[in-house]
Amino acid sequence: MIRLYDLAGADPACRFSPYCWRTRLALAHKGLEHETIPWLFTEKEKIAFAGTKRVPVIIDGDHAVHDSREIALYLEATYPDRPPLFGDAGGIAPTRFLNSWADGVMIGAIARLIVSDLPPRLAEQDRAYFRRSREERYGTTLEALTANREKDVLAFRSVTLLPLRLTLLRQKFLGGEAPTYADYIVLGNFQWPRCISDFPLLEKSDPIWSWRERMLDLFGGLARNTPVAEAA
Ligand SMILES: N[C@@H](CCC(=O)N[C@@H](CS)C(=O)NCC(=O)O)C(=O)O
Repeated sequence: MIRLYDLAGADPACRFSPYCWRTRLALAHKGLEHETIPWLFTEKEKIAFAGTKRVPVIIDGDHAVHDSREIALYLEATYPDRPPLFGDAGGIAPTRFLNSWADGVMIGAIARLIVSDLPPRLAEQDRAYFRRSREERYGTTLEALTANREKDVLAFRSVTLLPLRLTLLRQKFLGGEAPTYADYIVLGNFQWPRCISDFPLLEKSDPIWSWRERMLDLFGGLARNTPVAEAA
């Protein structure tokens, strides 16, 4: 069975990493049995064997793979008889653009809305590390970063998410009629705030909300049935 190192919070059942969610959904799409191993930010030694300091890391037999995109490519190449993750042949290359947008634009915008809600959700031993490393990365305190979130969320909805909305107004999933890895990338990003913050990112009237509902229903409610902080 494939094993996945999965970032966990103070509640070990709270799994909030956007990148680990991409991998969990990719494994479910391929119908591959797997178990998750809860991992904390400060447990670097536990994944050192894979040559990385970040999760997701998977172990498949004697093979370790890290980085969510590399894992998706590995699963696609190793299990070609399972449902294709990237849709038709030729889907891999344009999904790189979506991956870059999701990592480079969407994650940063979400951080400005919710990152200050994270520390209380983290395991005690991770809190100081998380604050120090993120404040270094962003060049300001977590609280200053989200200070204007009531206003910033309006731009997030109307500008950042616009390409997503325009796409989902015309098709059911980013993959077309059925979800592909493109959908798992973006759902993974939405799982991050959903698991650790009650600050409302999406309006229920937004077509992105309806898409997210469809995504949460997949695989027997895999992404829905997880501890969340989002208000009902
Ligand atoms: N490009 C990597 C990013 C992975 C990543 O940043 N993971 C975070 C958790 S969401 C992590 O492990 N961070 C460790 C740290 O900040 O020390 C991927 O796609 O897998």
